[in-house]
Amino acid sequence: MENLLQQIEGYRQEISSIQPNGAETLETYRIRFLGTKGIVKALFGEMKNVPAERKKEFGAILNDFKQFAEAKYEQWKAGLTSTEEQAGSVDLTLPGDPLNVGSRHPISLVRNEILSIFRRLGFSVAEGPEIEDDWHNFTALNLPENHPARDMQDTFYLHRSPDWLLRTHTSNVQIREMEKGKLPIRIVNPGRVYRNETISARAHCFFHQVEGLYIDEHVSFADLKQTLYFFVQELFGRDVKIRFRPSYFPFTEPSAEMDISCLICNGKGCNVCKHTGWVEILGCGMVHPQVLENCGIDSNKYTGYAFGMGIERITMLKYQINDLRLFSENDVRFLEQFTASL
Ligand code: 2U9
Repeated sequence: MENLLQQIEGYRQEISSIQPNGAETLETYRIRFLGTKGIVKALFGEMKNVPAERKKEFGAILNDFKQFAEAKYEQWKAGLTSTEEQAGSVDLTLPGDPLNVGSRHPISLVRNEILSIFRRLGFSVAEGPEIEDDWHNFTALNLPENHPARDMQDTFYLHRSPDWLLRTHTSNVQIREMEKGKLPIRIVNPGRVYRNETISARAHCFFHQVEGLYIDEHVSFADLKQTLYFFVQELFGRDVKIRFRPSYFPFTEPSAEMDISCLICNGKGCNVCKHTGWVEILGCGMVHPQVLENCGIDSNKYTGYAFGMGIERITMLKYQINDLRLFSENDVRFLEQFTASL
């Protein structure tokens, strides 16, 4: 009996000192101690040799040992689910896995920046459908029946229907706003637009615009100039200069294109400004009276200005990007370079 108790104590110590280090050892342990031909079973078999008056005492010790051996097995098995615990060591001094935080797309950054400037001037943001009918994309905007922009070569038509298309500019949103008949209107319209172009470094079949519209009584070209001057100063800095060149758009009269002094060479002449010192950034003008009338607005009482810019173009200038395709390829090496709070 004393001999048996010593044996049990020895096994206890052995079990306590076992370092879990692999599935095979766990299984060996189970077979050795808890298996049908294992130590625990064998010890129970010794019961018949224990004197009757000590059977109770021995039974209790044996049961306690059995529970101890089983508990060790369960604890060890549970620990095996984690490789670190299995190896018996977790190195808390190792550097953590990098947490890759996404960044905003440069087009979104610049769009948000543009919208924020106009919001501060009292403009609100309006959006509208990318699939549009002929009236809101062309006719209401005074784009004549035979205008080249309507050509299948330039516009994506849906199901070959002459009436449904992918909008070629965000001006459809301004038309829809004007048709609501609530004046004055002071809105900016960001959005994606589509043109049937062959994809290259300088052209894409879709790009992004921000257009703006202000309609009220007594709105003048001077208001337009000052608003756009403030806008570019906020976007590019106080030192930027502007100039207007006469232009033509069917939906504005008079029309102009606005240049800013080249940010790269400060007006001295470089490749970006093609040695002119100036780069074009947007088109603008006074809303054509016919466009106002098309939307039920009295052109004798109300006047308005409008402008439009390509976000890609402004982003390329701001970040010195020379290939439009980078914006839609989603290459992380390109995208991760842009971080900002807006
Ligand atoms: C209404 C009336 C007039 C919006 C305008 C431009 C001039 C213009 C281009 C800039 C580069 C398009 O992205 S781009 O290719 N836009 O030059 N857009 S005036 O005129 C409007 C809009 C809505 C009702």
